[in-house]
Amino acid sequence: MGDIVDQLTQALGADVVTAGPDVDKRYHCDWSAIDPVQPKALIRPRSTAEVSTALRLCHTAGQAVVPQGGLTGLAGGATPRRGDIVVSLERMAGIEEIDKVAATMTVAAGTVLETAQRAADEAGFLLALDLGARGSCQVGGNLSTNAGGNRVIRYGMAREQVLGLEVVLADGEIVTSLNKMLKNNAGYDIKQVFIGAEGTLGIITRATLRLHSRPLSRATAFCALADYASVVGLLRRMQSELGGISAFEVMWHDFYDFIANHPTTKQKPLPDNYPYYALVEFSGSDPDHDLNRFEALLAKAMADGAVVDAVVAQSEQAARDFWLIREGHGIDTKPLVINFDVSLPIADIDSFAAECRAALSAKWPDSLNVFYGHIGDSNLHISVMMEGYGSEVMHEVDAVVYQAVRAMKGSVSAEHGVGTLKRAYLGHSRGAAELSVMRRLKQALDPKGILNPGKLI
Ligand code: FAD
Ligand code: LAC
Ligand code: ZN
Repeated sequence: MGDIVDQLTQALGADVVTAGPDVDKRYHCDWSAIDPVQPKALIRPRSTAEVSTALRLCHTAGQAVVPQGGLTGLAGGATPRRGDIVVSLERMAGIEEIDKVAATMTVAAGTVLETAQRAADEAGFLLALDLGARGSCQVGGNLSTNAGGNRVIRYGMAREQVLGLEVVLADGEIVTSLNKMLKNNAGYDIKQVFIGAEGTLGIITRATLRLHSRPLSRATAFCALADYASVVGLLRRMQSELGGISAFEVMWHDFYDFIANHPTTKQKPLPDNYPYYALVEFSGSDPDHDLNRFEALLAKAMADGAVVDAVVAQSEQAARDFWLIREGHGIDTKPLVINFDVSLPIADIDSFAAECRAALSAKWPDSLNVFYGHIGDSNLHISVMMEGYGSEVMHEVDAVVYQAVRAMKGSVSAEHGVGTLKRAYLGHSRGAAELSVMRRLKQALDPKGILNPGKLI
């Protein structure tokens, strides 16, 4: 029979299977770049049938398999352990169908998000999922992490964009359920089990996504605010008076200070002496009046002191420049960056940030800690940047942040997933009964534990 790599090579061909020593380093870890490992082999299937063959053989051999998408994950979920085989979906890319009547698109799981967004746009629709990694992450990875990103406040998370899914189970069985109907209550909604499962329950091979109507106008502003109550006040006021708020991204002064003054930043939209900043995006359907309504609301908010300074993008390029600031380019130039994506009740986020900032600075006076996030979705990001420490300090930093999250009954992961990096802290945010249901699901769908072992649960 030969070993599993020989069996896979015989069944799928040398073009699909690469033996460990020949596997390029980029498959050794995800974006978090913690503990890269050379896998036993890399499989790059071209079809669902090939994924099925690979899993059937690995299942029989009890061989652990790690699905890989665009490798932009920030939780270590796609990083192999020693002896694991990685299955990259990168060759299974492409738009299979756009159904303009149903307003759906069916794509192969390895399709890069930005490619899918462009295809939807060209067909006159909006694929609402959007995140900074859009140029590299894949739809299959987005669904496996239930990605959030920039437009959740209006359209929901990745989960809400999915109508149908095709998945290959641990033993190689293919479950094709490419439903296009918005309503379908015929039994359990099984696709939801695989969305956000981080490759531990099956490999997603195709998806049917819901499309939205494309906004006819878009207005973007960068605002400065004096306190957190004003930040939340502006969010609620914009939602009630304008409707159509499609992004509301908040940056604490430490984040703005760092990014706006970073050598890679070309332009500072506002001075860096304000306590809070918000990037606000309004998407509407009345191009003749939307910008005026948006500017009028901001002018009113400035007149009554709710907003202390603001600048409205006068071109698409200016709006993109605002987004570049928010996307935090510059953070990843530091030697050690520990990223958090915690969820907390919106009312508590500012006091949480203050408490964390104080605790982190007290313990690591040289660390640079910046706070930002999708506050309308109750999602705060923290990037802790350190120099002169090894990655082992990460566990101490994690303990400080996650203890505070637990005390506030928050979630250790709002949108990036659990992977390996948050696995020890899952119990901070999930009760014993919830964990038991997760384990029973895992046992039912992957009794041999071959799918992404050591991740999530
Ligand atoms: P990978 O990193 O390859 O894999 C992620 C997980 O999914 C792993 O557990 C992997 O095993 C599994 N997986 C991948 N493909 C499949 C498949 N086809 N079937 C089954 N399992 C699979 N995330 C957000 O939520 N919001 C953001 O705003 C955001 N911004 C980001 C900005 C930057 C600059 C970067 C680098 C990352 C950002 N992320 C964000 C994190 C990351 O982009 C997302 O988690 C993304 O969804 C991962 O997709 P991927 O294709 O890169 O998946
Ligand atoms: C962001 C990533 C870190 O929102 O989720 O920029
Ligand atoms: Zn985010």
